Amino acid sequence: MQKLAQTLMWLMLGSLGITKEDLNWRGPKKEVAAGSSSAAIQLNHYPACPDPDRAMGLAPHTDSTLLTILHQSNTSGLQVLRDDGTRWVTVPPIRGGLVVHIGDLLHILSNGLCPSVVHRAVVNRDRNRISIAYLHGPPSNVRISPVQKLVGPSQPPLYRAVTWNEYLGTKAKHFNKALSSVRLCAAAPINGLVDAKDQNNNNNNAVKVG
Ligand SMILES: O=C(O)CCC(=O)C(=O)O
Repeated sequence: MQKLAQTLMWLMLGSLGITKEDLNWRGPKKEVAAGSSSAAIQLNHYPACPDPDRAMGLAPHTDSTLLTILHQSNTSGLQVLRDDGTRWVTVPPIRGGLVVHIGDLLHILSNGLCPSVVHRAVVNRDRNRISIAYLHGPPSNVRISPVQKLVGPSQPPLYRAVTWNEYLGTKAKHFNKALSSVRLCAAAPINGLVDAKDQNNNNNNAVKVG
């Protein structure tokens, strides 16, 4: 799983022209190999719910990871919020398939070019559901900040440096405002990019499902 996550991350960063040489990862005392990782597994169980419209499995959120690789059992429940924030799209389970979510740390590392995905889990009237999330991140004390190569006079760094540890604390405190709380500029300097999370979090439950 670690290899898969690292390969996917390098493919994504590679598509932005970023190589290992461009990542300058530092721990508290010394340099750390670019792309080295730590991880956790999260097991989710959603019991069947007789009135699913009145319950939420997992509230809308983004992950605090670089990437999350998710396996869902054969009951659907995962929904992602479209980029324009207008509706929820169900991600049906595919036998043998895995879902990959971009997390907030990759959002920060890519200076917003790889936006993290807002998602949630809804419950099912008749069936239990299980999902297993592989949470892939950097070593917990490495400072993650926008890659220098993606930053310039017309593309200022949008986020300050954070460690995974620190960001988890920020997430616990500010939840869906965590990404905005480490943001350096409120404006939208990159191609009109706005923090999707800022726009969407006001009323995430009010959008259409489809
Ligand atoms: O159960 C799911 O499909 C979503 C799980 C999830 O979002 C998470 O573990 O953060």
